[in-house]
Amino acid sequence: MFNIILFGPPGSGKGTQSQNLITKYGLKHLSTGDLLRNEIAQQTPLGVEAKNFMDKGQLVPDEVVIGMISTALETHPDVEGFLFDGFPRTDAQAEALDKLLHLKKTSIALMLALDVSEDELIKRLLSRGMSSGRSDDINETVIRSRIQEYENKTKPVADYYAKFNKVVHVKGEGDVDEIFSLLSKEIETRKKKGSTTPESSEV
Ligand code: B4P
Repeated sequence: MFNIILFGPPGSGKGTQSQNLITKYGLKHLSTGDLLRNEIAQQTPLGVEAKNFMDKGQLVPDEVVIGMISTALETHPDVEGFLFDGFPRTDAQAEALDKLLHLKKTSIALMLALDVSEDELIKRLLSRGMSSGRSDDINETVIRSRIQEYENKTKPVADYYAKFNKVVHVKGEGDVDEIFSLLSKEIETRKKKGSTTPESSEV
């Protein structure tokens, strides 16, 4: 298996780039944001709980998202690899993911981190909010809280994977296709190096 984490702040292009990457590399897309929005749309108890956090720009509790990912991994036993989009977002999520993948005798091969300036993030998210009506994209205060959550809780996750030499930063501003080419190049370089062998990121 070849498993990738697409990493970056809210609005950095994770969802956008994921669509092309899963098609090109035959990966199963697991977006915790999409899974949570699906729960909200179906008005499940999990969705009702998650919405309270998401509407304030806060992260949903670890146990909720880890449970969702654990179920999703079990549901897709025979895939060529997973593309994790928006997960892990905390150190606890990263450790849980490593353990879950270890049980499947696989691991994360690569974390691709999209770098985008704060001004650009806010511009993109407000613009998406105008067309999608997504409740967490409409209000600038909520968007700033999401970016703050990213700085405080999510950014350190990259340090965790950097210890295992698995992080590559890619400029996430500019033409969507050009960014996709940069990401593809990094994936192919890593594939050539043969990082598909089982290994753990556990410290
Ligand atoms: P997500 O669904 O992950 O939302 P996101 O980070 O805002 O979006 P993404 O990064 O995918 O959007 P994209 O840049 O593609 O999370 C939403 C919420 O769910 C979180 O705030 C949190 O509350 C909760 N949550 C999710 N996962 C969680 C977890 N693991 N733990 C706890 N809580 C969790 O797109 C943004 C816009 O930019 C789009 O309009 C796009 O068209 C545009 N864009 C993209 N690339 C561009 C480019 N190159 N140039 C110009 N515009 C571009």
